[in-house]
Amino acid sequence: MVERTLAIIKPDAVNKRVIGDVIRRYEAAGLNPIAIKMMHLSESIAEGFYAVHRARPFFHDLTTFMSSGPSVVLVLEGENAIQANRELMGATDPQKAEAGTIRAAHGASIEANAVHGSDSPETANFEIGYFFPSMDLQAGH
Ligand code: IDP
Ligand code: MG
Repeated sequence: MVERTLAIIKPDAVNKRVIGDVIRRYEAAGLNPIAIKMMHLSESIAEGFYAVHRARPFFHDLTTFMSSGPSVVLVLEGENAIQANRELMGATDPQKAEAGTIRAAHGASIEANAVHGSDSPETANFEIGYFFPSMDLQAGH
């Protein structure tokens, strides 16, 4: 089934100059960008995005990190895009991520782990709508 997922190239990866490498990996895996923008998330935008994690001990550090510099926010479309992107990203902790994954290649720590990817159809729907109005999605190119 063709799906859409929300991806973020996080501030650590932008800072490492690997935007191009990450997007190359998406395209090579059949995950086509249908919307893309660079933005410096404010702390409150980061808090709203990660609201499901607000009770976690790392929440404040996470929203501080996510608002520490610009990110690249994308909608990816492809066959089983949500799961496919999770596999391409690798485990949350880069030290546990399989070789060949984006986090194994570019993640520095469990927090600064290079990329975000939606984890279910429900979260993908929320996350895509959080950043992009539907008129900005260039579907099926
Ligand atoms: P995911 O990004 O692999 O879906 P989540 O559990 O949804 O992982 O956590 C969201 C983000 O919060 C992670 O990508 C990472 O940046 C950060 N994070 C997760 N667990 C920890 C932790 O134990 N310490 C610090 N940051 C964490
Ligand atoms: Mg998650």
